[in-house]
Amino acid sequence: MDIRDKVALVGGIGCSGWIPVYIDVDTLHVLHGRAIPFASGLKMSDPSRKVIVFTGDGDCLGIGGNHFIHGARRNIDITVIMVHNQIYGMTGGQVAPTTPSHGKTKTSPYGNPEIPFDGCALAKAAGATFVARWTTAHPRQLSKTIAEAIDHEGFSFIEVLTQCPTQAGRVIYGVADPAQLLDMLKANTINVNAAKNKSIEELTGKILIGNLYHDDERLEFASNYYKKISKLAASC
Ligand SMILES: Cc1ncc(C[n+]2csc(CCOP(=O)(O)OP(=O)(O)O)c2C)c(N)n1
Repeated sequence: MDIRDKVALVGGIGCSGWIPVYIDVDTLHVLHGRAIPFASGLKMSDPSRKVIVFTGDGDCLGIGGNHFIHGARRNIDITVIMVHNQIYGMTGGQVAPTTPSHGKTKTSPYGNPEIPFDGCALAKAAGATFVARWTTAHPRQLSKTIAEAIDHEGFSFIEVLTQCPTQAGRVIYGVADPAQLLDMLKANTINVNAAKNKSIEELTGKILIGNLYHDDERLEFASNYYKKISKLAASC
């Protein structure tokens, strides 16, 4: 069987929503914030497919935030890869629900007065059964985790912290050099296993990366739904 019959990719709107368009498998490029409901419909209509969503932090946690929590709550077997650049990049650098507090953007010129969402904590609290965070400075670890997430039966969420030299780098950090931004991603993160032996002082200001949460026990939505339907049909 061709890989194209086993996989489908879904992208929302934003810079990262374009990722599926460059990959030669079945692809849906859908409305801003609506990648997860389209992916859920696709999964329900063909549960044999592995469905992978590419979404931005604004797409996933801003306009699409409600769909995100309900996808996680249902534990439907889709993999959501959220490319997190801390800003609305495609539209010119507006504040996002993930922009750091005090971060200056085009629409928060005096500093963001809000507290940002932690996408991984939100995913876990809502019911996701596989949660991980890496950065674009950790490509090998990220590839391995993506493969594990696709294999996982349930709602898997991977947050990928990424450089954005065009918008967030310039306006939030005053840095436009992609290599320097990658170095900052390395310096500002710590592996969850290494963090276990560190003091509070050593962990201050660090973002945890790695495979953060995994649960194989909870029922997956699509397979459970079809099991129930066939049981009911058999009893008619
Ligand atoms: C319904 C709707 N509202 C607003 C927009 C405008 N819009 C396009 S992309 C975008 C922000 C995308 O931000 P994010 O998801 O963080 O992706 P990035 O471009 O930063 O990768 C917005 C607000 C739209 N296309 N559709």
